Amino acid sequence: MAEGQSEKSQSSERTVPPPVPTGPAFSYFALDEEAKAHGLFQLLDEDGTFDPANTTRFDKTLSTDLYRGMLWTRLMDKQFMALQRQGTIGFYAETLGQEAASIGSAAALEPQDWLVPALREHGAGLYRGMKFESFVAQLFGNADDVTQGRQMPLHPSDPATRYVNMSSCIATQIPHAVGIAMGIQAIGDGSEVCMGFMGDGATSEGEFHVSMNFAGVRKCPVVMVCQNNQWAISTPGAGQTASETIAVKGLGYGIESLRADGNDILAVYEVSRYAVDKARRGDGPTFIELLTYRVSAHTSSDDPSRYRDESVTEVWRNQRDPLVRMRLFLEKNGWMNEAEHEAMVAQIEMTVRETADRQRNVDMPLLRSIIEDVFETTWWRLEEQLDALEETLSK
Ligand SMILES: Cc1ncc(C[n+]2csc(CCOP(=O)(O)OP(=O)(O)O)c2C)c(N)n1
Ligand SMILES: [Mg+2]
Repeated sequence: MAEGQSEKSQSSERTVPPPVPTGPAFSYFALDEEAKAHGLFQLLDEDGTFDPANTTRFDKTLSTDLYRGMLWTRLMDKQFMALQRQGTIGFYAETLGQEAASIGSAAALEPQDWLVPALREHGAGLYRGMKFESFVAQLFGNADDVTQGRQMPLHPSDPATRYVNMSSCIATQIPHAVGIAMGIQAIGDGSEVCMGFMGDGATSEGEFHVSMNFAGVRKCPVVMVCQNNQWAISTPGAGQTASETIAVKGLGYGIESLRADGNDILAVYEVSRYAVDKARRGDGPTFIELLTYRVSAHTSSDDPSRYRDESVTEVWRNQRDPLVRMRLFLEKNGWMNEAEHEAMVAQIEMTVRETADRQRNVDMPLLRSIIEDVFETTWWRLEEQLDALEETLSK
């Protein structure tokens, strides 16, 4: 079996305990700490079959919203990746295959909560109300971009929905999330929670361990979500850690650690909701590992065929697609038919296309803003530098 094919191959020669069998209602949450961190919580199997004994949450509205969030992410990623290939956008990264992990976790947050993203949470930000026009402006780095073109594309931020601007340095997002949660503890009114994202690779960085320690000691209202997509660019899971699961790393810090099927959006939502509710009650942090797979390249700058067996990727693409699984669930419940699905696809594709067409024609930020956004008043030396810069660019 090639690397990355499954949970088993990720840990190579080591023995991984089998997934937790489904049982009486909410059985997973009643397990002891070790069993939760080694298990794999699932509500929806690959045929879209669902055991209602394990939850009471999923009605038509929530289920359809979750599906639309995933579909939006997938369809916009496709169009923006095409624009990147045409040279219109400088950089892009798809969430392909990980839509359930990204959307399902963030969907458990309330509007007053904070989201500290890693690389593949832009769809989650939009799900929570980030304005699409603003997101697309950031991709182009134009005058409508809140960061005025001073971040790489796909590094959006949105103060209104508390979507924190992403730091590109791997694992720095974790101390940011724990720091915000400590701030909530210090000066908040007790109603807010912070959710911070990371990849499997990030758990090998020092920042992860320092932050987990602070979160455990301070018992702050943070939910740390690790999308274990089994690759950190070209480093496979087995090359990343000797730990049997990523989730067990949380136990050493005294943090309850859950592990769920990251391609099952209902399971992802359920564990996230459990953790978010717990944090809001003041019952401390939770670490969540979501087992999934990076079906896409790492980013537009990467070619995975140079370092991994893409026949494995095809298994995840064709047999474990989180969107197919959820669509089957919606169809089985009579909540979405073929025509309704087509209409949803058409509406999203049109919105993405029209917004991209609009934003690509917006002017670039004023050059002067480089200085004026930093200094309250300018003086002759800065003006001289600006003149020199304008002259160089005009050539
Ligand atoms: C501190 C640091 N080291 C290296 C990099 C280059 N880099 C960008 S993404 C990445 C891999 C991240 O893997 P993972 O944490 O698993 O996240 P994924 O993209 O797979 O979700 C690396 C090494 C970086 N951005 N920051
Ligand atoms: Mg990864």
